[in-house]
Amino acid sequence: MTWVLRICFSALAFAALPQPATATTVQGSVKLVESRDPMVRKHRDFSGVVVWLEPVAHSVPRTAPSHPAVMLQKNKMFIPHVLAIEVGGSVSFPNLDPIFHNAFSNFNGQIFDVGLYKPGSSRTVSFERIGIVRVFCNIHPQMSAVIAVLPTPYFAVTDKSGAFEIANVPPGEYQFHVFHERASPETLDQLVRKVTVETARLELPPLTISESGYLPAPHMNKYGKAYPAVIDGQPGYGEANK
Ligand SMILES: [Cu+2]
Repeated sequence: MTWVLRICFSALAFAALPQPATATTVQGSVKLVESRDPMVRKHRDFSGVVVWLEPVAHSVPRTAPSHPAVMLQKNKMFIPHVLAIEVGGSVSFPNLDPIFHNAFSNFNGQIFDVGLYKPGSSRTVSFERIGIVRVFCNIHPQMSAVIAVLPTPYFAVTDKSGAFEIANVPPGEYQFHVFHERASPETLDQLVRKVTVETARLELPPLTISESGYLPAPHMNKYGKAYPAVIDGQPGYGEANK
C-alpha cells in the first residue's frame, strides 16, 4: 500500500470515529401557580413561558434565520399566542380568516403597524430591538400576542405540560432568563440564575412561577383610544375599504 493510500485510509478511519459533542440540549419544566387563568387552573396549561440563555463571557454568533417565524391570524386569534425570535429576525402574519385583520404594537418594545390586510394575504415585520413586544389587532380587542425578541439564539417556549428544550447550546457560562406575561417583573427577576453548560445534556431544576398580583388590563387601540363597537365588514375603519 502506498503512503498516499495509507494516509487516505487513516483519514477515513478518523472521520468514522464518533466526534466529541460541541453543543448540547438544556431542558427543564415550568409550573404556574396562584393563577386566575382558567386554562391554568382547570387544564394545567403551562404553555407560553419563554426561557433563554445569555452567554456570560463568550459572544454569540448571529444566526437569526433569513426566513421569518410565523404567527397566524386564525379564528380571530394570533397563533401561537407567544413566539420567541432572535433579534434581527422577522415574523410574518398570514391572515387565514375570511375577514380583515391588523397587527400592531404601540408600547413596550418595537413599535409597528402593518395596517389592515385582507383574507389570504400576509405581512412581515423585522424586529431589530431586543425586548418584549405585545401585539394586538386594531379591530378585534380580544386578539393579543407576545413576541419575545431575544439577544441570543438559545431559547425555547414551554409546551402545555410546561416542558422546554433549548437545543444546540455550546458549552460555557450563561445567565438563564424567564419571561411569562402573567408574572410580575420582580417574580421574573428572582428566576434569573447562572447556568454552566457542558457537553452532557443538562436538566435544570423544575421552576415554579407565581402569577400572584397579575391583573389583566384592557389595552387601547392603535390610536390610544378604547375600541369602538364594530361589526366585521362594516365601514367605520377607512383603511379596511382601501
Ligand atoms: Cu383582527
